[in-house]
Amino acid sequence: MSPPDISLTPTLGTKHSGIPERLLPKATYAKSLVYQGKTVSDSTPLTRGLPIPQGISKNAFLTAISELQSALGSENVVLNDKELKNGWYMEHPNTHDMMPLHSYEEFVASAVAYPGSVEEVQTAVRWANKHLVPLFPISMGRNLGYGGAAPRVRGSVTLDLGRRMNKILDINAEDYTCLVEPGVTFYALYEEIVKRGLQDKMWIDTPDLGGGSVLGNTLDRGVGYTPYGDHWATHSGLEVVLPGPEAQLLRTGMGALEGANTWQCFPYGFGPYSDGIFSQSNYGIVTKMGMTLMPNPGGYESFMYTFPNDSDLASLIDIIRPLRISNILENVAQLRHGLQTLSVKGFPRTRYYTGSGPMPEPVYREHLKSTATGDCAWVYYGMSYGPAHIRKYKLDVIDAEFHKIPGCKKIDPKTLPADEYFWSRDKVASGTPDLEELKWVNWMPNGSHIAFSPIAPIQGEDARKLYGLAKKRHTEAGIDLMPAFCVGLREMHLIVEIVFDAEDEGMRRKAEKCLRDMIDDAAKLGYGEYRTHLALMDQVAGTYNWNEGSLMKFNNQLKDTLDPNGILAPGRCGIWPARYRGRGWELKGGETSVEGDGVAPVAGQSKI
Ligand code: EUG
Repeated sequence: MSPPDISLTPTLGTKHSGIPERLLPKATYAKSLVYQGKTVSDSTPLTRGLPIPQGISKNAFLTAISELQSALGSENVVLNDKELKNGWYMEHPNTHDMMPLHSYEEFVASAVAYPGSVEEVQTAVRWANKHLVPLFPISMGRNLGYGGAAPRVRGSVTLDLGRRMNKILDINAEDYTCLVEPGVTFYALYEEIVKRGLQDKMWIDTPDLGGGSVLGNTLDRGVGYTPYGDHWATHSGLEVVLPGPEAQLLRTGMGALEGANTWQCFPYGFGPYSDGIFSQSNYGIVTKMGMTLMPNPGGYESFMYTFPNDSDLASLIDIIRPLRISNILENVAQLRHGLQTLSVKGFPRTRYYTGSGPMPEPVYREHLKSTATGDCAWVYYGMSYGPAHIRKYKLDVIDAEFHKIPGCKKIDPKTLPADEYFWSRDKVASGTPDLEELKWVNWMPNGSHIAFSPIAPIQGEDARKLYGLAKKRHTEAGIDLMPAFCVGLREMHLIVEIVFDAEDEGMRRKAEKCLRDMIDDAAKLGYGEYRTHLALMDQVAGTYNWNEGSLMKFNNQLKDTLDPNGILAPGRCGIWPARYRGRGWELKGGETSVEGDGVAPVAGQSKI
């Protein structure tokens, strides 16, 4: 057991990745909980030495690294040859996946480079083309549960854009837009709006945790919880460095028109809408992004309802659908399982139960009785916006509809203590980034998590089927099931985070089997994931295979055209460059290494 690390979390004043001062006490507490749960040292040695990418000798690689150091400054290109340090959410590694399904040394970088400008990003791309070294760009690398900062290809050079490219280039308080670089977090953007005295005027839309990059999260099609919850849908304008040997720079939408003042106002410009190919892909390195901001609606009010039975799910979802589509339910609300209400308190599961296998329902329900939420199966966290009289109309409709479920309870917020999770949802749904959600990682020692994230229509029958298959596979694997439905405008993201002990090889295998089985089961029923972990990308991409995989054929054509040398994030989202194709790089489960059988010696040669 390592001694608890009591050092303070860096703040935004000292680091682009830091915590806002206002959240420092919370960070200190959250950090102490995480470190109490670590049973091993925070650092692991590189038992396999410096991870060199396939297709290049160690000498050639080291020579290439010195060349990049000369170009970017030696302090801005750092070899990953010492040890791997895990940390926690706020002080996470940029060298590897700290929540691995395999070993820490599989999804791991050979070096991290910190470009300080668009020109330096272009320099790195030209360098990678010259030496045929894979680059893996990250903004913050905080998409924990999906691989974090880690590259898909072992030994890639991570381009950490966030550290030196973290400026808020513009906040337009009249158009309600902003323009950001990769290293701007939701925390940083929010604090800047406060600093400029604009918080009464405009809101941002933040995910559950605010440490992620606004640009990175949006490119990964992340979700927030105000009415602007679909980040991709609310962005406007990208600046992109292309991965070919010329490292061409382009601006999308209105940004392509010299001098346009509409880059952040109108996302499409003229001609094909190109932004789509730069999200969840490996076709370009995005260096700037425009984002719209939400006008303060002039009031807001969180509400919370509980429902007594697991089997209430389907009828509840059918009640939610018409309310959500007609905007009576206005935000991306969460419908969370009761067990998650217990786990988000931040304590290890052993506090409640020491048996093996999933915690039995009577056990967690008994514990829920002594919480503010009370004994329940599901909790709906929502928010109503606008002045009181406008809210009242909507809240009355919601109340009447929700009460059609027998045993439904509205919990009066006035009865809730200040540290109740409800108040975190209240902040998040009103655009104030918080640091509460990560607490359920402490459910397990060395708590790690990976999500199963399928999309369904807002239909009771679909919710029932997905919940059913998740329950079946969790029961088989002996893992606690903690689902949350995030309800969008016409669909729901079901988020099932599997929490596992990263140091327990047996549990990692069970978690992987459970995830892979759920992906397959869901695909057979017609459901696909909106996003996934590095280790699962090939499998998920493989489920989007209509008409003999024509979408992946198209993706591969784009890849070969834009990135002929295959240097940019090979394998990301299941898209492999020609050099890697047909060499066994795809992960489908049961592999002992994440590497395939080498790469073609020169560009553009695929085995198939
Ligand atoms: C969460 C939500 C997500 C996601 C991962 C985690 C939150 C869990 C809506 O998207 O992808 C409570």
